[in-house]
Amino acid sequence: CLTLNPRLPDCRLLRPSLSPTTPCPNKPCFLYPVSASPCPALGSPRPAAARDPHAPPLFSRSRTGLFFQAQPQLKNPFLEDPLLGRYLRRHLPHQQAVFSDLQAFGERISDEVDAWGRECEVNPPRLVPFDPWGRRVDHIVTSPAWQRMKELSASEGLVAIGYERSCGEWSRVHQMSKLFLYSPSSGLFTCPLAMTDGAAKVIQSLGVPPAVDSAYRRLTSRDPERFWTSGQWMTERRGGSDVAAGTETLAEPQPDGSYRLHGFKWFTSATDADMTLTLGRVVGRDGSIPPGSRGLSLFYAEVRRDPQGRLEGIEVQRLKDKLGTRQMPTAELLLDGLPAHRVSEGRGVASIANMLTVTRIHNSVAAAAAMRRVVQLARDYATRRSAFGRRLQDHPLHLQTLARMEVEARAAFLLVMEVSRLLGREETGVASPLDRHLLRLLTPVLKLYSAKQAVAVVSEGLESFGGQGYMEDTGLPGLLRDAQVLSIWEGTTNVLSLDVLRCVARSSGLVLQAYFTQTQALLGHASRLPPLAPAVGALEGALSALGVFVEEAAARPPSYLELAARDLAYSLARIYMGQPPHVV
Ligand code: UCC
Repeated sequence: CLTLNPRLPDCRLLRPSLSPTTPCPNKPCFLYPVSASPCPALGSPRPAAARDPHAPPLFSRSRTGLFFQAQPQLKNPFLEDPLLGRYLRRHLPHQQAVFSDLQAFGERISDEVDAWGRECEVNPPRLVPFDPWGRRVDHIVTSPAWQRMKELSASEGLVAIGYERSCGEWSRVHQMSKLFLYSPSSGLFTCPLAMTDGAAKVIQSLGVPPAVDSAYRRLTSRDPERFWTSGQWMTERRGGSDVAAGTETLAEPQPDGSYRLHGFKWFTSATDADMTLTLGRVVGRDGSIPPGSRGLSLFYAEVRRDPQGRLEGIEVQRLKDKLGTRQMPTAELLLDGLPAHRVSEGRGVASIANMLTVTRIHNSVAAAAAMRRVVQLARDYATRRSAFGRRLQDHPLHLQTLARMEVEARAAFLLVMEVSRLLGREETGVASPLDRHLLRLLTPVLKLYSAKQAVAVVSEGLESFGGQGYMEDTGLPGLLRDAQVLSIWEGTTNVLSLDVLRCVARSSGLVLQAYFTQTQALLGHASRLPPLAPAVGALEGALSALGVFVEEAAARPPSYLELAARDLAYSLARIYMGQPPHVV
């Protein structure tokens, strides 16, 4: 009867002796709900009296009723995402190799990696500060699944692809597509990968000094035995946004040309890394300490143990107790004479900026991927769950909600791919000045907007599972907790909005000029397709309002633009994504 009409009672409820898998033999009985006329096949449904006295009770210690909801299934995330396939088919020159790689990786994710990610969540890292006899050991104990993630990252080339460049200018698109599939199943291993990628980029762009040459090869290796991850220790107790004012770490020069670092790092993510890049101030011979942003130098340090097993120059004060990202160790570190090499003399912020660009793109990949994952699961669930006599997929309002989430997920994905494309062009020397300006402007725009949308879309997504979306053991709440960090680390929404203003000012407006040129060109292409006419019209209107705003703002005091920075950044994001903004 359930198969005929799930709203009506199943004859099996009245005949517990029937096995739950046996189809109900009383075909006509779906016409006769319990409270209505008697079912001709069963007679009068008198609940207690009519039951076989020898049958086991329906609800008892071993029987909790017959209905169990089918759970949402994670299928191959590459095959389940036609937009990703279409985007790659349209743009990528080496399609076959990339398609095979992504399809095989997608299979691995649904077959085994997703379960490892879950294991990382339920078996979070812990700190063992002392051995049983009281000696400091500072061991961060991670789960076997977390360690498998590191091997997988190496062998799948999740960092290496960006540096091997076998797809030329499209290599970053290939790499980010792979990370896009991996991210929601990675148990947050994408965080150390982001910093590893960023560190490799910084080392490469600064010219690979001999002391860090072998580190660069390890960061970009496909060999799990050689592969290293990197940290990025930037945040101290005074805060992580105003890095110049916040950095108290001092670097004492050593006779051999190296340094010893002394300071306290307040948030260090993925602290089980093999090396790190960090900032500090070099103490002069006269004891002077260079102030400000320009007084910061960039350092490379390895996380090593001495023969007694103690961390060299580091004490792990404690692991952070976080809202989400619990899979990943985040620690407070005392740097107590940590051996280090200087990578840049002064100009520490400018030197680490390349790392920020890369980690912000990774952050946006994680945001777009979280949206895609929750939409995929919600869509699948809508085919399995029934309410009010229909599957969820047959309720127009539910479908509309899914469609709205889908639009946000697609918009974020396309902007992530656009910025990855620009990064790839810059790295392979084919970027035009317009590409470079767009990359500088769109990186903070993408990061700040996609992070906010991820929280909204994932939250909406959980609702589509009803109460189950709120249950820890479904694994769904973790998606929301992990999304919440995306707008916080690697620059908050406001800090990045101000970064947008900063790059506009530093380029004397050239980044905005590039933006208008590019969006007008894109709208020109779109206007050739008649069905897009209303959208093109709305976007042209928004673009021209944005132009008027920028001209007016230029004539006002800086505080005017500062107050508008967030709205400006949101408008830049939405117009580029093809969604007319709410505010211009
Ligand atoms: O959050 C953290 C945890 C790490 C977890 C990583 C995982 C992420 C991926 C996960 C995926 C699942 S660590 C710390 C987070 N903190 C930040 O991200 C910093 C946020 N604050 C900012 O971004 C600020 O805007 C600052 C620190 C950059 C502002 O500092 P200053 O000193 O005021 O900066 P200036 O004076 O504006 O810029 C100094 C130089 C300039 O170059 P020069 O000297 O040549 O003119 C700038 O052009 O740095 C350059 N610069 C940049 N260049 C500054 N920002 C940028 C930029 N975004 N791109 C290029």
